[in-house]
Amino acid sequence: MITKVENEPELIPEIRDRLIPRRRGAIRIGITGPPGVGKSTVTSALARRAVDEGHRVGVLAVDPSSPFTGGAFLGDRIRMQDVLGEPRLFIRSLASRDGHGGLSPATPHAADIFDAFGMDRIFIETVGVGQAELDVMTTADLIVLVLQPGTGDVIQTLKAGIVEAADLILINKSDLPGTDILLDSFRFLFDISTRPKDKPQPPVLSASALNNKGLAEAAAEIERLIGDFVRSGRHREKVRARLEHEIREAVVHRVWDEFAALTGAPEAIRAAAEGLVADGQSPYPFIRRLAARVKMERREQKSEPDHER
Ligand SMILES: Nc1nc2c(ncn2[C@@H]2O[C@H](COP(=O)(O)OP(=O)(O)O)[C@@H](O)[C@H]2O)c(=O)[nH]1
Ligand SMILES: [Mg+2]
Repeated sequence: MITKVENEPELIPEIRDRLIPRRRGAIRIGITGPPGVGKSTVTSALARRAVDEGHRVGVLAVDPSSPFTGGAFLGDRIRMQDVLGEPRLFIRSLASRDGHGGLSPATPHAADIFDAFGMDRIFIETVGVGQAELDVMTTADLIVLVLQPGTGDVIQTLKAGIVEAADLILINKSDLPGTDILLDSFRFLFDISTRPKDKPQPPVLSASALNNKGLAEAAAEIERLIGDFVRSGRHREKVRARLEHEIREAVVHRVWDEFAALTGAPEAIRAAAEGLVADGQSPYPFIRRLAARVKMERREQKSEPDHER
């Protein structure tokens, strides 16, 4: 079904009609952070723990490098192999949208498919750079930001704003030097900075996923955050926001398709832009002409009530 959603988007409305009523409110946990910090290792460990605690778990892995043939795609699979063969766990890789780690448009649908098929914990691993951050913020319920000591990533990450969106910061590779310095930096940073009242500073934990250290604490913290998230009504709010987003996107697409059929856009738009480049004029006269045409067309439709569209 995920493959259908990826390759035959025209089937999405029908799939959505059947799936949405079957969803049971699975929690989506975004695992994000720079490449190589151990997101796949952490995800695999957290997924296995969740299975052990009786959850049914889905993992969506989005890796930008070489989405279709080997490379990181296979790498993620291999690192997750220790959890494969477990019937309460399903792992699926998704090609990234733009080759830079943005979530595939199929990601939210895939998460809903997992939900409808009875999974209650969904991990979404994505590279925390560029478009992927923005995508993961809308698609995930909670965001775990994974970092590692000894790289300059923190500054990059702070600049990119993902720290503000994080619900939990996990310093992985605590077996490497520099972990304490990084933990102290975050504590200092959070001491001197303020956040909106409804979003407290995220807890900062350390772990060594490779050595299975600190993950019980991380998993427990995630479950605590999930509890708060559901009780406070923020989960409901997220679900509503996602539906609102879906409706808006679908409407924009439909209206655009109708508009394009009516006006000959996008070819007409390209031709107009071409002309504007040549004569250096503002695009608004053209925009107004287009709008006037749509208005006229509507009026004609109204005066012919039998006109079927
Ligand atoms: N030293 C150390 N290496 C780790 C740890 N966790 C993961 N790694 C290694 O870091 C590399 C990248 O891990 P991966 O999970 O693929 O990172 P991702 O790119 O963020 O998904 C791999 O070689 C892992 O074995 C850890 O806790 N300590
Ligand atoms: Mg990975």
